[in-house]
Amino acid sequence: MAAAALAARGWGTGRTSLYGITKLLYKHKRILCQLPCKSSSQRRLFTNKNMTVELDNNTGVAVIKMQKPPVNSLSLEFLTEFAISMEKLEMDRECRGVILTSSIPNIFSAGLDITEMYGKSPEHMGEFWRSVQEMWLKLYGSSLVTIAAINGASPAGGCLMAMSCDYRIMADHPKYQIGLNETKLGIVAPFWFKDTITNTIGKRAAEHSLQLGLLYPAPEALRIGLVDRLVPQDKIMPTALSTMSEWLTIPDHARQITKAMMRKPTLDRLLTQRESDIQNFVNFISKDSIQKSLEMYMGMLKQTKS
Ligand code: CO8
Repeated sequence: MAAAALAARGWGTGRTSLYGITKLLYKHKRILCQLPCKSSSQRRLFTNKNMTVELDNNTGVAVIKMQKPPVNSLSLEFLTEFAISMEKLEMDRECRGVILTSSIPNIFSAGLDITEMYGKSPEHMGEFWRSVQEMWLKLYGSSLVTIAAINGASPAGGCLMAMSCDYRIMADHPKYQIGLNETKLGIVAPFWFKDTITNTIGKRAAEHSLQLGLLYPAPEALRIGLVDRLVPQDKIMPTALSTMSEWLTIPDHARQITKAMMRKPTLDRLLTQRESDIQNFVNFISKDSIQKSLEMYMGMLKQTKS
């Protein structure tokens, strides 16, 4: 009941500017600092269990570093923390942009935590899926400039997070891959994953990519437009910061209205079908055949390791 408990405390609920265009355009920024928070005149650090959030008051740029070993898998707890962090930044007068990256070497995010979808009760799976939706609604619908600094592998839900940002910079490393590989697990990316990739790389490439569950090495991801720029690993953060500075030269209101115009129809599709999407997920993932596929996939991950 993590999400419900947080909602009861006023976190993660409808005060943000993220979903409605009106709210998006006329956001009321307030500083929320309800988690342990160190402050200095220039930088504020919000420390959470699964990520750190550092906001530079001078530049208005926050950096979210995911740090959930071993692979930044997106668990219910992680997703709840992420949604709270995004909401806090969205409401913060000082914040204009967010860079999303990882502090785990070679991993951006391994996507949804498979253990949250295997052998759990329908109630738990429903709550988990709501938190996945919430993460996407907050990130895809953010009025802030959002840049993904992809410094490692980024399959499935990790790719969704990156695609939900405004711009993607990926480390040019032979081992890093990105893509929506759901079909390889015997599961199906839901319509809003499909919409997000279609909006990013176009319909034909998205169809090809989704059917085959393709994971792209960095140069191929750049070629199809799944990422916007490749840089050497050690240039990821400097490039993300300089790209952010360029984006922040655009007046916020004009950029935000444009972003809302582009993204609102996609966000609205999920908002109007949120409950049925949760029900579909629970029905699908609870099937014996799907549970079996997940079990086999988890076994394969362990075998690959040994
Ligand atoms: N969830 C939970 N645990 C994971 C995950 C995950 N997604 N990925 C890896 N792990 C675990 C491994 O089992 C392993 O556990 P243990 O240490 O207990 O053996 C540990 O993390 C480390 O994993 P690796 O040894 O594989 O680490 P590597 O550094 O060698 O590789 C990778 C990292 C490349 C990220 C690799 O782990 C990998 O490919 N992971 C699987 C990624 C994946 O396929 N994710 C898909 C998740 S599904 C999703 O995001 C969208 C679902 C949409 C829902 C649709 C429903 C209808």
